[in-house]
Amino acid sequence: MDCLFCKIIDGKIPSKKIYEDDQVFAFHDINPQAPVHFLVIPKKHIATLDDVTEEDRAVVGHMLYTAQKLAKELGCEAGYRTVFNCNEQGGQTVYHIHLHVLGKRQMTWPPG
Ligand code: D5M
Repeated sequence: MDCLFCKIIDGKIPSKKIYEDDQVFAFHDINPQAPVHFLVIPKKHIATLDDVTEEDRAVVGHMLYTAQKLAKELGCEAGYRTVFNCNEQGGQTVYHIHLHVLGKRQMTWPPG
C-alpha cells in the first residue's frame, strides 16, 4: 500500500517522532500551523474517519488520550486544539487518519 503515514510508521520516511506504542505513533507536523503542531496516527491503516469501524473504537480513543498526554508534555497547559479533517471538503490531504494537535497560540473560531 502506498501510504505516506504507513511509511513514516515503518521508518521508511523520516519524521520527528514524539511518541510510539503498540497502537499509535505521534510526530511533529512538517508544516506547522502553530508553535506546537503534531499528529497522532494509528498504526493500523485507516483511510478516513468514515472508515472507522466498531473494532477501531478503542484505538481512536487511545489517539485522543495520547493527544492530551503529549499536549501537556509539550507545554500546552493553557489549552490546545484537536482536529480530524475528513475527506475532500473537510480538508483531508493524507488518507491515513490523523489527529492534529495545535497549541501555544490563541486559537480562533470559525476555522478556515
Ligand atoms: O493534514 C495532513 C498533514 O500532514 C499536513 O498538516 C501536513 C502533514 N504532513 C504531510 N507530510 C508529512 C510528513 N512527511 N511529515 C510530517 N507531517 C507531514 P490533512 O488533515 O490531511 O490536511
